[in-house]
Amino acid sequence: MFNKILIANRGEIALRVIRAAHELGVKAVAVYSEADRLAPHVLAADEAYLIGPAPSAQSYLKADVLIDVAKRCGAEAIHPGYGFLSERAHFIQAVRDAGLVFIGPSAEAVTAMGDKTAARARMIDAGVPVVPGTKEALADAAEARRVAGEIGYPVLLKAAAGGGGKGMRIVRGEDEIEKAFESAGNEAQAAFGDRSVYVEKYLDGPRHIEIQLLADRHGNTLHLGERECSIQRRHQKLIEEAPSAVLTPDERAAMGAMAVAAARAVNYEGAGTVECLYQNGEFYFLEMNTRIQVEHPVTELVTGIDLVQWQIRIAAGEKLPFAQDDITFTGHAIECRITSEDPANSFLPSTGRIQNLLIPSGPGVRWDGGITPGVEVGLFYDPMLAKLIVHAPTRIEAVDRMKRALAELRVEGVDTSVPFHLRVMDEPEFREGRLDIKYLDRHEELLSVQPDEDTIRAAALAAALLEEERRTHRVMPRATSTAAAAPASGWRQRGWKNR
Ligand code: MV4
Repeated sequence: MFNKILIANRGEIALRVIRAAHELGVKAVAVYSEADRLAPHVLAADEAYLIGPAPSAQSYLKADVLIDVAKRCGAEAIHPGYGFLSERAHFIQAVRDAGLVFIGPSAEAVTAMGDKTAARARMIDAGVPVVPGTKEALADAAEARRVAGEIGYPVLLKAAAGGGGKGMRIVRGEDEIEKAFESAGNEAQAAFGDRSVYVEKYLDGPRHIEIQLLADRHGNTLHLGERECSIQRRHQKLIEEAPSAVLTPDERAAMGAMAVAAARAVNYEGAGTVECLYQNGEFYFLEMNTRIQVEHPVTELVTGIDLVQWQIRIAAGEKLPFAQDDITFTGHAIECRITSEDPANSFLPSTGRIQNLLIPSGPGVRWDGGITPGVEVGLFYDPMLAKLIVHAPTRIEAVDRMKRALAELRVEGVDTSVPFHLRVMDEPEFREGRLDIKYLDRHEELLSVQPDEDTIRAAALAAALLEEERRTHRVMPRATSTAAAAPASGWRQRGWKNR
């Protein structure tokens, strides 16, 4: 096992990796930008080094600086977390060239899965089901028209260098194909510096189900079941769960075997995820994420396997001590991403200092967070502040446990996604597990939280109590909000929003 590792990340995932390292008796080195001097990951680490100004391009994305810090402090390995440099093949290669261990897959595996058409071609050759479509990028609009005609409309144009929905166009008929080919290519060029696009049959409203994998370097590749990730907004996942409410044990085994075949085809090592579309009992490989994912905790809770510890142990050369049949699934887990975005204001990013934080606890509750009171939430980094994860015997108990945990949570100082999550936990289709990628298109009411009767009543009561305080104890009125305004706008105040 390593003596010391460096974590090239920040926020909740840096803290998550530090915790795994410490449980393995491994020293953890943090890096931080000028904006993160007092961040929890810095305080939790055994050593911490300033790497540059707040913008990621000048700090968390500085590959050479990170490698230099790792060498100078005597770290033997680098954990990249997710985002930032986690899927940059050139960084992985530079880490290895410096004589350090990259905690993750090879540069070759990341490259193979990063190019979406190359990955599709490799998957087809490996017998992995992909959505019907082209194996290569389209040469021109005429080819797009010909192939789309063969596949049958509607089709979806996708960027070859893409992922995450950029450069994607739904084409419903032949008359739209040329314009869509042009605009998808332009968007792909702007986003990835590569205008190549390919075409697939468009699936209308499938589920987004992904399979978690662990692969050691001794030939063992196992799957740890699925996560249901259909609840997303603009390609940002908001709620994930395990297991999926719809997969049968046979479907789980078939999807798992497919994901294992996909990973084996690129000699995958470490933790990885195969993303699939699932509709009417059919599933298709979409892409592979060659990193630890945000939503990994739901898998950890239902399998009892610590994925981040295993990333480190695999990178240190250890062999997985369990076989596929040893992996069992217990109960149901749900994760809500707590972001500094205002659901009452079209998820606009919210900034400010965390004034107060009450973290939920009690039976079956886990908090993977990256904030403490006093921390400034700005616009330099991802708005995800923390993840609230619950585990319970059944899905509906997990939903009600999440409601309870969300109600305990108080984040004061910034607006958060909490009111959105509370709404979803009460929404009948969600409670029945009827999810697909169009769920939030059907439920726009969840995206613009209005105060309910209880909130208005609570605000009125608080205003009345404050008025009484003022009358009896001569409390000076606050300049920012008046008691008279509270019933109408009190819910908009920070701190009320959470309720
Ligand atoms: C699709 C699809 C429907 N049909 N492919 C979106 C991101 C990119 N990685 C793949 N995506 C999709 N590919 C075919 N052939 C629908 C989506 C899609 C989607 C997929 C997963 C999660 C959320 C999504 C939201 C919109 C569209």
